Amino acid sequence: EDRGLDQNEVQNVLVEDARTGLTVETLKKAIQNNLFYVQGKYPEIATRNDYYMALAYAVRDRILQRWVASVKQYLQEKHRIVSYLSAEYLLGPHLANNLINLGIYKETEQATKELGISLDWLIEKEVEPGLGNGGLGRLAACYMDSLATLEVPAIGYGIRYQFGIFEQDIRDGWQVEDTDNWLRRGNPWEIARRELSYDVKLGGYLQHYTDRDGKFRSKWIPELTVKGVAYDTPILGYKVNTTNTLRLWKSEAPRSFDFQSFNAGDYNFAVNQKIVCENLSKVLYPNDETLNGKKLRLQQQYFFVSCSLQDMIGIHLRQGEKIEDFQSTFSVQLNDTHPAVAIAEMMRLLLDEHDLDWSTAWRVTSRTFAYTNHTLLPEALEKWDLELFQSVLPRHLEIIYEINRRFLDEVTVRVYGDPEKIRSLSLIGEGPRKYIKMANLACVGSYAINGVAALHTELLKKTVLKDFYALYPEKFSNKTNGVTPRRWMVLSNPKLTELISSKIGDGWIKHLEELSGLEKFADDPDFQKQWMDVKLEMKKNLARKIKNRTGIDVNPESMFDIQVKRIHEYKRQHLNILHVITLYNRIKQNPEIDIVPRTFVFAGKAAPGYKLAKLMIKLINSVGDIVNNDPDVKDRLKVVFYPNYNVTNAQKIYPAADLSEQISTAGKEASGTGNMKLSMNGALTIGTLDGANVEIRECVGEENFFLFGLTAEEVARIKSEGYNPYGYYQNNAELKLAMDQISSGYFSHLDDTVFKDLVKSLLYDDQFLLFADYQSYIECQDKVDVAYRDKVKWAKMSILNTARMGKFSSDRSIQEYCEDIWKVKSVPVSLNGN
Ligand code: Z16
Repeated sequence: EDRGLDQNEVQNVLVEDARTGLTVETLKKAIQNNLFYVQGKYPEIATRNDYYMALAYAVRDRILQRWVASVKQYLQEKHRIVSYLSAEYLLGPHLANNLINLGIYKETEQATKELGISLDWLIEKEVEPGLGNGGLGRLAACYMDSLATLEVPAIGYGIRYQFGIFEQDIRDGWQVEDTDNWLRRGNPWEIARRELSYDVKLGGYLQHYTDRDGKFRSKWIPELTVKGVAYDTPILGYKVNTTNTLRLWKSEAPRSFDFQSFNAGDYNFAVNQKIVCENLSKVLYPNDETLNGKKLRLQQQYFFVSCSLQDMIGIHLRQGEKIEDFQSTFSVQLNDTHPAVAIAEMMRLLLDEHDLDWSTAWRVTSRTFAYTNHTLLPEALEKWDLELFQSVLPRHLEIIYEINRRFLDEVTVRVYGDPEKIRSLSLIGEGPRKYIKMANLACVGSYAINGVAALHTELLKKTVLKDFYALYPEKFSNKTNGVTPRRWMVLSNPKLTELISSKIGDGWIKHLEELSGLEKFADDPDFQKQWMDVKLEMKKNLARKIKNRTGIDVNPESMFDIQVKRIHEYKRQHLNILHVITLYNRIKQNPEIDIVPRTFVFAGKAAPGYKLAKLMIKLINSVGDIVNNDPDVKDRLKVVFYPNYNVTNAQKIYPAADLSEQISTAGKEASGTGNMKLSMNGALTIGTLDGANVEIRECVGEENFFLFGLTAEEVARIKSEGYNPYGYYQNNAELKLAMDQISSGYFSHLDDTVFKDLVKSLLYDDQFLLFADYQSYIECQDKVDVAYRDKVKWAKMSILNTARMGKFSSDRSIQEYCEDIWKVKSVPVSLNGN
């Protein structure tokens, strides 16, 4: 008051006012204002992108209010904060999601309409941030949404890649990669925090000395120092004020650096080093479940982990807390082993920068981290060549040696000196070359370890982590994955959302178990009709997009049989295509055969260096060319490869699915999350007992799930007895014919060389037991064909699938992490209560 400020006016900046209100009128005004004052345009010359930006900033303003309120609330009293460390976040477009979470979708639709523009048209303009490969990155995005929705204080840390996952184009049936320049038109959703930056050392050597107190010390003399700058994206929860932060680090050259070199006259050196620094956050490695052991990848991992830990320590100390109580401020989740070097970095920071002794430092570290494992595939378990590791992180190697020495000392007694067990537990692998086992480091340094589906966790305990499980059974738990219903139902399937809410209200959006209220309508003919009408409409939408993107005409009345996910041998897209070929051959042998018309939709990216996966894409397209254009088929079969599978495209595909293909070799898919999104949207699943399929089947009921194939146990047994694919081939006429056609060039203009490698792998050394599951798969597909003819029964099964998917909300997963692992509670945020 004595400063001449009216308290009410000060308050007005915080509460919704004429500038940041949520009504149609204020939204309209905000869009017009932003168009003028931010974009510097007026309606007559504004482009679609100008309008998109104007709206995005209007939405961001409203989120910023809640963001500031959240930070204030969190500082009012002490709360434990969840810190999610992930090298990948596959967020998908922000605009529509933020409108939904703010609860202003309808209002914005009206506001834009009154301005003479269509909201859909603006939403489509957004270029999604593709900062992830697949399931793991998308899971991190769903978890950020659920943390905010459950009002849990959380920070997600990661890398602000300048180029995300490559864009896929299909030329002559082959995958062609293009760079993903997602930032080219700017990014209205992030705020650069130039002032928030940390130095990260790389390379160099160690100097050992004894300090004045007689303490033995290692001084790290780095070859290079890079700077990490924070870029923050607010993550708003659904219809709450809680707005958490996703903090992504961009690498730059420290200013001091080029200064010195320029002064020394070495201009070229300075410019070169600048490029080296900027390269760290330049591009996402496009490998899903394969390791390539490149130095830059290790540097990326260390870069973001070091920035994040320095940031957390700063936050902790600024609250007036002692460094040795770090774990009371943060619980740090490691999303796979990608950030596992955090355990060594935490030790280094505590020992070298904060002067703690080893045992105190280890006590803090081993109470801070929890580790989620996402794969059992041996080729995906991260291992770093020891010499390479040393060349990047010499001090960390020394620390890992010491962690290992103490750990093995402690456990040798417990395993009765069994050399086999000691070898398996050791953080260092021996061989022609020594290497570091990141999963072992993660297990030793974490207080909790979890798998991502019930079967996966059981297999972890029995196989890859069995020796750790024997040592620390209490650390292990299962946390079955989930997906956010906000993006994967409300946003992507508004018509279904409306229909569901008309029957059971809209509480299910936050409490997905409430979908069970739909069960009582499963037999209701009116509801069934409405349900299948929505499905048909979604299929028509997808058919239109398919036509635009690929030129292929598909019939919306046909069964939409969909397999969308990364292309990988273990996911077995080639098993699916063998079914297509089998149906095609049945038609060729008997053109009048009565089969249910099907549209097979495939989509997914192959790692650029994964030859067989790329060949699988070519095979799908080659089979499509023949099948789609053969007059005998009479349009009963259509094969579509939808290019550039990403979050944006996934949102259009899931709602249109009748059948969801989840056909991985049992024991190989840790969980899967597409399986959940498809089933929630009313698709029936054909699948093996793998990953979360097992739990989906338990929930929807075995009569509403098409099960086939070997179990994980049977797979293991057959493999140990010696799998002989050739025998299956010789003894199955339909399989033999299909394989002979592929290898003789039937689908490749009689060129019998194109698919040679794929055929060879399937006939002689297939790790994924394709032929062993072929007959069972075909028979199961025949049952799908029969079931689809009974429209009433199919509608019922579809409704029951959705009704029984409540468990698979990421809210449920996050609730379990909060209770069992992180020990955190929700902290509601009020907008004007402070
Ligand atoms: C990934 O996306 C997954 C595992 C992994 O080791 C690396 C990457 Cl990039 C996937 C699993 O394959 C999938 O089963 C699981 O649903 C997903 O992670 C999320 O847990």
